[in-house]
Amino acid sequence: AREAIGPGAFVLPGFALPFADELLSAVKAISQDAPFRHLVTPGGFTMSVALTNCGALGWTSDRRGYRYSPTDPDTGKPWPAMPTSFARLAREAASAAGFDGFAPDACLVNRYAPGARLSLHQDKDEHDYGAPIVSVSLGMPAVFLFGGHERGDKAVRIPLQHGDVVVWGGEDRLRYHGVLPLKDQPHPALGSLRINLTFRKAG
Ligand code: MD3
Ligand code: FE
Repeated sequence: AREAIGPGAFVLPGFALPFADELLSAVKAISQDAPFRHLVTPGGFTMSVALTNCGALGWTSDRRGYRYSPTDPDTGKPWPAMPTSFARLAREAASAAGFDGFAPDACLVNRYAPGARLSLHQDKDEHDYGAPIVSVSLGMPAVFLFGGHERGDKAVRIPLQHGDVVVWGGEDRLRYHGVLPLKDQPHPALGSLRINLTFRKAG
C-alpha cells in the first residue's frame, strides 16, 4: 500500500516491518564503530537528536557549518559501510514510490529519546536534488511535520510508526519538515527510543 502525502511524497505503511530486527541489529553494530553524538549547529545549539551515519558519506555539523564528510570527525575513520540490506530496502522503497534506480551513498541514523525534536528545516546539503530521500521509522512513534516551500507555510502532521517508510522526491524534495517532541510511549523492540534512517544521494 502507498499513500500520497504530496505530488512526490509517499508513505509506505509497514514497508520495513519484515526487516526491522535486522535493521536494528545493524544499527547497533554501526553505533559501536561510529558512536551516536549530539552535534552542535553553526548557531551554537546542541541538537536533541543524536546522530551517526553509515555509507560513503556522512552528515555532520559544527560551528563552521553543515556538510557531508567521508570520515567521522570524532574518530578520523571512514563511516561504517552501508549494509547491502539497507541499500536494497531503500532502492525497493524508492521504486515502490515511482523513483527507479535510487542508489544512496549516505544513511543518516537519527536517535530520539523522549522530548527530542527536530525543528523545521530543509535538506539542502546534497548535490543532486533530483534523487529522492527515503526514511525508515523504527521504535517509538513520532509525529512528522510536513510543511511547504517557505518556513511559514502551514505544516500537516503525519503520524509515523515502527516499520513505516516515507519517500520524498520531485517537487516535495525541498519542503520544510521536522519532528514534534517525542512522547514516551515505549516500544517492545526498542524501549523509549526512536531510530530514523534517512537514505540520500549526497555526493
Ligand atoms: C521531507 N529526519 O534527518 S526523515 C533529517 O524523522 C530528518 O528523523 C526526520 O528530517 C526524522 O533531515 C525526518 C524524513 C524526511 C527527510 C527528508 C525530507 C522528510 C523530508 C526532505 C524533504 C521533505
Ligand atoms: Fe530533514
